[in-house]
Amino acid sequence: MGSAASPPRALDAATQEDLKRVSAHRAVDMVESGMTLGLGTGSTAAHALDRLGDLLRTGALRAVAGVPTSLKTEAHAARVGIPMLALADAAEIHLSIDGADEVDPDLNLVKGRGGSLLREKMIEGAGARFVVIVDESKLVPRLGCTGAVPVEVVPFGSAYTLGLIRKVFDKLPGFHARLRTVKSKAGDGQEELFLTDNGNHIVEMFFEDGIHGNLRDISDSLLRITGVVEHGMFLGMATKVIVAKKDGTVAVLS
Ligand code: ABF
Repeated sequence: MGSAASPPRALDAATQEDLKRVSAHRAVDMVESGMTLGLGTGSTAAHALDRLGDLLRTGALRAVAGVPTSLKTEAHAARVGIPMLALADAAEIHLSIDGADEVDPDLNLVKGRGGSLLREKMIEGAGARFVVIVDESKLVPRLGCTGAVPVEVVPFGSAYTLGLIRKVFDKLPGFHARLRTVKSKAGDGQEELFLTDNGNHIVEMFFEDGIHGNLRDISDSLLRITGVVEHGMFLGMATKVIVAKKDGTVAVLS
């Protein structure tokens, strides 16, 4: 047991996976037969997909359809037997269930470090209720504390758009930004620009100690920059946040 002065310990991977599962299952408890769901992306949302698949297979849930927030989720949902609909064909999305990278005390979120922020924002914004599933490591005092705030930009002139973003936000303390890269698929050790499911690039914005400015203002400024498609701050969108904690309790924040 650490003393009161010890820094918070990161959760070990196995514990964190268990907590993700607990939180995901709690959200799936809210699903009723006949619902159309927004199906999230990421390792926490994957537990919800597995659970939904199990409940559909045993007949505990019937006539549920999902609108997937990424190609990866679409493939996973197909594997576990969740019927799917395109966003344009869903008359109504009753409930969306998805993970998050960060949750602040007002339940604002950073999402999209997995690269699926645009489809997530479209689908989760279209739904009646959006339930966020996290383990306690995702709770932060301010957005931008633990990593990048991703911004999806059109690939045409994305380095130019990056320059515009830098110009607008350079005065914020500890700000820097870069285009997200990944190891090249050619396996030659080179880096290449990350491509979203929509064929766009991602600018990653970093803030040394999280965002101290007004989140709505930052959102508005970003969305005014030509070339920016959407950003990963989900402000006022979460209906509930289910937080699984390592002491075995689950908090439902709303
Ligand atoms: C998606 O998955 C996100 O928007 C977020 O980037 C990520 C969270 O992933 P995980 O559940 O694997 O931590 O929902």
